[in-house]
Amino acid sequence: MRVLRRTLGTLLALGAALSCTAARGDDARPGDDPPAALAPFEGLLPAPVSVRAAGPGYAVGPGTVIRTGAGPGEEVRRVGELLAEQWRGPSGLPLPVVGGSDGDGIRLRLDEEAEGVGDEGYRLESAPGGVTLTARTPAGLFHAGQTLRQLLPAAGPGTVPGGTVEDRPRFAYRGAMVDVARHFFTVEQVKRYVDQLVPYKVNALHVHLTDDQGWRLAVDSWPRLAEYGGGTEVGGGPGGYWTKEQYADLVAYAGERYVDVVPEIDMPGHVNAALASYAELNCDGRAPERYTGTKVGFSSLCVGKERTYEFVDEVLGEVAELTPGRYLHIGGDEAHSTPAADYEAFMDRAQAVVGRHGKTVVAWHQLSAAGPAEGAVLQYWGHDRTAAAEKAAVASAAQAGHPVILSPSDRLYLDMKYDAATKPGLTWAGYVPVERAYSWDPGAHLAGVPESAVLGVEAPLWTETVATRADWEFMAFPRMLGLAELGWSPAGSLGWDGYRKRLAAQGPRLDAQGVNYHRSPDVPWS
Ligand code: TNX
Repeated sequence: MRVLRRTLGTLLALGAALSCTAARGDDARPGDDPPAALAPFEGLLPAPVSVRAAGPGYAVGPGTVIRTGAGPGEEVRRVGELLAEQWRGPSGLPLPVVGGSDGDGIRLRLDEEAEGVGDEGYRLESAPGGVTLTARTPAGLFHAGQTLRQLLPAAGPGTVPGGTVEDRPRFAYRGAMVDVARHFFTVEQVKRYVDQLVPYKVNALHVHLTDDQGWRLAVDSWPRLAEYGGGTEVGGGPGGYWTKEQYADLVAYAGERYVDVVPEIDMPGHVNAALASYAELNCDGRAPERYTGTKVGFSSLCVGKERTYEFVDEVLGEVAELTPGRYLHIGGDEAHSTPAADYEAFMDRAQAVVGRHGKTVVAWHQLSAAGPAEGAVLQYWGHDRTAAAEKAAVASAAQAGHPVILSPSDRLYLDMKYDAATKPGLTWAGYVPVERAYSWDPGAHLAGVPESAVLGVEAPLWTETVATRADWEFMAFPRMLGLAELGWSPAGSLGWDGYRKRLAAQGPRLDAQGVNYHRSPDVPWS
């Protein structure tokens, strides 16, 4: 039976290869074959806008160079170097980066008038003489490079199939969040997440820097926040914090890969680490103990005290200065210990501070009922059972012009267990198996929030139960790839049946990167 199924699989694979005009490279060995017998362009994840397979392709080998065009093009050069760096290891090829655009090889072409590619999209054309990547921006070229990489084998040289890919994202914001407050993680560990996400065209990294259990970013004007407030974590471990230089290094590293860092300083709740560090932030002038449990909603800044607003201004001012991206996240969730009127008054002032520091507010959707400032972005984290009135408040804010980032907790919360067998994780929003994380439409998820109001999608990883990088990866992968496709691919190309095969095709790449992913039984991994 087993043998029969294998033979059948081989026959099907052969049929697929024959019926596809994009011939596989001569150097493809039968043993390399399908995870899932997909024709080469069909394995791309996120699925691109359009693909036209045509004729023979380009064999990448020891003589392949990356050409970054004529003229100044410093940034294109940098993109070329970065792509070479990403591919050298897996391909085992030298891949030198040279100027100019004439000749065989991989040609990066910046064309501000390129049509149909938008700000982040690209065109990829492959023929025996080489592969040309064209985009309006360096970010587009970088994304094109990620597509090209997926058209080559996970390891070793290979042949890029002949044809054309035209592509651009459905949503502008495709994000991941990591909570480094509940359990501390280093900048190096977060950089590795960036490396794992950029192949899938994720372009935003939200860092949840502060919470009851720890304050993770050094602030010159309030040094005890990190030095004392960063000194523990859930479970009572030693915690830690990032220096300003380390944070700036992460921001630069992500930025070079076209990922914007969105820092979050959570207020007015989730602030026990700050209250423990400075007695003067407390209404009664007494600092509480540091906290290493996992309850939420018990702490609040002292809304009636002027010193609180000096704190907000100085902290946000330093964070804004270190952050080139346009967004500053100020939390605003689960402020159960802040009376409603106080919450509104506080959020009004905090939002004004963000504006004065030249940034755009992002806040959790609780802000929608309490007066979001002009242009403020709301991050929705409700679920199927969230009260209708709460959803309606988000819808009316969206209709008033507030962009919405969708992080439905019963779809995108990476700290939700896959199923009963998942060791780390919580279940308050239900189990979130791989299919559930993927099978929904961000353009039609919330009644009254039309696609045009959706800035994008983001998957948060809360870390109350996630204490190691291995568990982090296990919870994030492969669900993050589903987010990447929901954020990038056109609605018409979404669908679980095709997706699970595309996802299976990524298995060897995740393996090659050493990612500890959940091998969900619903996915036909090879
Ligand atoms: C809700 S989502 C929270 C976090 C918790 C998370 C655990 C949100 C804005 N607040 O404080 O870590 O649930 O799943």
